Amino acid sequence: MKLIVQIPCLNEEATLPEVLRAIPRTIPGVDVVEVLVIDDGSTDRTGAVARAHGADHVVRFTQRKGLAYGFMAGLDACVRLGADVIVNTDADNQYPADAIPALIAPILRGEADMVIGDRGVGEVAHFSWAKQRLQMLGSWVVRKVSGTRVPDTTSGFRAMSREAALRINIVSEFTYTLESIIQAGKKKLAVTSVPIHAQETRPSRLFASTSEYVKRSAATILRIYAMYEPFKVFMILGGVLFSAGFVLGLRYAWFWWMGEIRGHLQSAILSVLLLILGFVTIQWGVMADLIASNRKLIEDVLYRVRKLELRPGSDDESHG
Ligand SMILES: Nc1nc2c(ncn2[C@@H]2O[C@H](COP(=O)(O)OP(=O)(O)O)[C@@H](O)[C@H]2O)c(=O)[nH]1
Ligand SMILES: [Mg+2]
Repeated sequence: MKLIVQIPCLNEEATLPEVLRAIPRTIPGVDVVEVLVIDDGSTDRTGAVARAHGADHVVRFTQRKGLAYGFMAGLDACVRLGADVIVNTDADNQYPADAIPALIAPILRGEADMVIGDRGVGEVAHFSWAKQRLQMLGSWVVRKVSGTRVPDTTSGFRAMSREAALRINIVSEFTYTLESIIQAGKKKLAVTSVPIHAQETRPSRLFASTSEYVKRSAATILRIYAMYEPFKVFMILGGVLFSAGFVLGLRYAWFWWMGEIRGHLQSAILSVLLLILGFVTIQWGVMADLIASNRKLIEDVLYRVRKLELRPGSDDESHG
């Protein structure tokens, strides 16, 4: 049983040594613990500091590619390095490294594919009232969309089985946190949470303001939901447009029946417009649904290719 702890980093030379020191190197039920640092084109000495303080592997990009991309590249590297379990933690010392054994326990027991460290957002003292409410609202939406019961969906402290790492394909560029949970839920991976105690850290580097954070998170949730339930989304949208057109049309028919159609031409035109728009939107739903079934097939192929790559002999370690 091999555990690799991956740490996405953007200019983290200041806090990385402490984070690396804290990671437990012996864990009951685990034979090997390794650490992989993803250095996302940092302009400080993150890569060198990582190696000097005991990181076993460093994946470095020549230029910043963003957290979601770094997360995926990390998973890919971990799987290729033979990880059975992967833990993701942040480089700012927010998450308690001594909780890693508890975090991976449900995976070791064969009960979960993904385990999220739950910070108990409603009680985290160093989050502002507004941030707490927003996080709770966001998590509620993600729970609804994903069909999971994760209380703290934006937590970056999480463990994944190799199966989950092979299955998940993050496509958004902003953050992997929400999307990975929605995908895991939709792909019927077993997702659970364990409570953890989070530390207060420096301000986030992912977003400059709360409004930016909310906007980008909402956009991510909408996009991912539409990706997985395109038919529902377009049906609702098209249904609303079509119904509005239909009601307006009925109204016009009523006036016509009463012989009072003069002066109602505008509403008749609007009605026809809405009916056409609604119909076209529903058609889009059918198209999107067909495309979505293709994506499912492609994802399955990708999963099988990744598994094939893991076979001894088909390795390309010289490139890794
Ligand atoms: N690869 C990569 N990692 C990043 C980027 N921005 C932040 N990180 C890392 O992601 C983790 C979380 O970032 P942080 O600024 O603490 O955001 P928070 O999760 O909102 O607290 C840290 O380990 C950062 O070094 C980025 O653009 N690329
Ligand atoms: Mg942080």
